[in-house]
Parts: sequence; structure tokens; C-alpha cells
Amino acid sequence: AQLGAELRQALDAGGFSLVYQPIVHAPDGEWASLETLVRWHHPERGTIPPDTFIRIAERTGLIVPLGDWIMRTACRQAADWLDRFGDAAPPAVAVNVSARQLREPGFAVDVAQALHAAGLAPDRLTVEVTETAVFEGGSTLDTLHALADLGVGIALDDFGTGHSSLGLLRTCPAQTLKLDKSFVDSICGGSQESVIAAALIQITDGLHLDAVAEGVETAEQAAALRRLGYRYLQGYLFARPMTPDLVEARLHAGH
Ligand code: G
Ligand code: G
Ligand code: MN
Ligand code: NA
Repeated sequence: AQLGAELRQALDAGGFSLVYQPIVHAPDGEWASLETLVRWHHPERGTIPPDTFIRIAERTGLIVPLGDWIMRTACRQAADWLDRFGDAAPPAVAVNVSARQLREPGFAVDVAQALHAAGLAPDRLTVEVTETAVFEGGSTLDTLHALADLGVGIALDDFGTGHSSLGLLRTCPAQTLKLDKSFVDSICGGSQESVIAAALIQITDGLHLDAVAEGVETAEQAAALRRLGYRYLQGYLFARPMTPDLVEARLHAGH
């Protein structure tokens, strides 16, 4: 309960910030997009990782105003980078969205407003949702279709860890599937995971979806994923989540 109250205060007091982690083109490491990740700077405990507080924010409902702040800030940041860096700017941003946010009536309208306020084109934004969130049903699928109708991209995050129903690929208007890190961890050497990762490429290619492999930490993993046909990679091998200053330093340096 205490953390919940402190989260509320932090939202009013500007206690959150965003960091950005590139999703890169597999062949050359060029940035395809930047995933937005929230950080909480606690006055006494220092930086608290999202694993801890997102769950609390979901339970208390604070994820709705916090998520709105994240969406608006990320859209403004993306528009600002496009203004200042032109063709060298990251082409798009991805924002993680919780099940709780998707169930909120008017979520798609709020996203449209955030885009409009920032002057950001909808195709510069991707919303990352987990399979589990989509599976909850209710108005969630309608909301995803409303976002897709706006022109916003949808990515299925942590793919392979939830229900992983292939039916989801028919009903959910996703363009992108993000293979969970747990598969990437053991991608080398003919593992079960590598067989599944290979099969997923057949499915995504056939359905004209993009496949991103997450949590790539070694050159061997990247090579194995490239061989399997993954066109987008993300992970510490390429870049850790970075503050906006660090993103800009990398843009000035040509990455
Ligand atoms: O940033 P990190 O890799 O530690 O994130 C841990 C978890 O928190 C991941 O599951 C990630 O999707 C989630 N997360 C990070 N930032 C956000 C955010 O802005 N909104 C939501 N809903 N989840 C986030
Ligand atoms: O659930 P989601 O995929 O949004 O969460 C992304 C999380 O994974 C973030 O907490 C991010 O910091 C973390 N992450 C990103 N790349 C790597 C990586 O290469 N290794 C590890 N261990 N974590 C990573
Ligand atoms: Mn994600
Ligand atoms: Na993920």
C-alpha cells in the first residue's frame, strides 16, 4: 500500500523518466525503432525497476495515468528527434501497454490525442502488448483494431511465454511478433527453442509479419537468429536502454 501511495506522489512530482532501447535491423545493426521503458527514481531507494512497480501500478489502476504520461512523453520525444535529426532520427518508437490500459474505455482515443498533441504520424508508433493481455478478451481486441485503424503498429511482446495461441495471429491486428528472450537464451546448438524459433519464422514470413528477437546478448545468438531469418534484433549486444542524452550522443556519432 505504501509503494502505491508513493507511486501516486511520484507521478505528480515528476519522479519517472523514460529510457530507450533500439530494435535493430539484423543485417547492419541500423536502428529500426526505439522501445520505451519507464524508470522510477525513488527519493530514498534509488532507481526502482519496472518489474517491481508496474504490477503495483496495474493493481492500483495508477498504470492508467502513468501509462498516459509515458505515451505522451514518448510521442513528444519521437517527434522532437524527427525534427532535430531528420533522416538520422530513429524512425519509430515502441511503447509497452498493459492489459489494464487496453481495457480502459477510450484508450485508442487517448493514443490518437497523444499523437496529435505531439505532431507524430501514427505509423511512427508501435504499441507492444503481451499475448496474455490480448487473450483477456472483452473490449481489448476492439481497442487493438481501433489502434490499427489509426495506423498505429501493434507488436505481440514476450511471444512464446503466454498462451501463444496461433489463433491470436488471426484475430489480433499485429504486424510484429517479438520472440521472448527465453528462446534467444538457448537458441544455439539445435535446441528445442531453436526449432520453435525457426518454425515461428515460417509462420511470420507466411503471414507477412515482422519478427523481432529480444534479449540478444552474444554474437553467436545474433548469428544463429540471422541464419534462421530474423530480420530485427534487440538486446544488450547492440545497446542497453539509454537515456535521451545517450540516444542523442549515439545519433550525433552515427550510432
Ligand atoms: O525496463 P525493463 O526491461 O526492466 O522492463 C521490465 C518489464 O516492465 C518488462 O516486462 C516491460 O515490458 C515492463 N515495462 C517497462 N516499461 C514499461 C512501460 O512503460 N509500460 C508498461 N506497461 N510496462 C513497461
Ligand atoms: O517485457 P519486455 O520485453 O518489454 O521487457 C524488456 C526487458 O528486457 C527490459 O527490462 C529490458 O531492460 C530487458 N532487456 C533488453 N535487452 C536485454 C538483454 O539483452 N538481456 C537482458 N538480460 N535483458 C534485456
Ligand atoms: Mn516490450
Ligand atoms: Na519482451
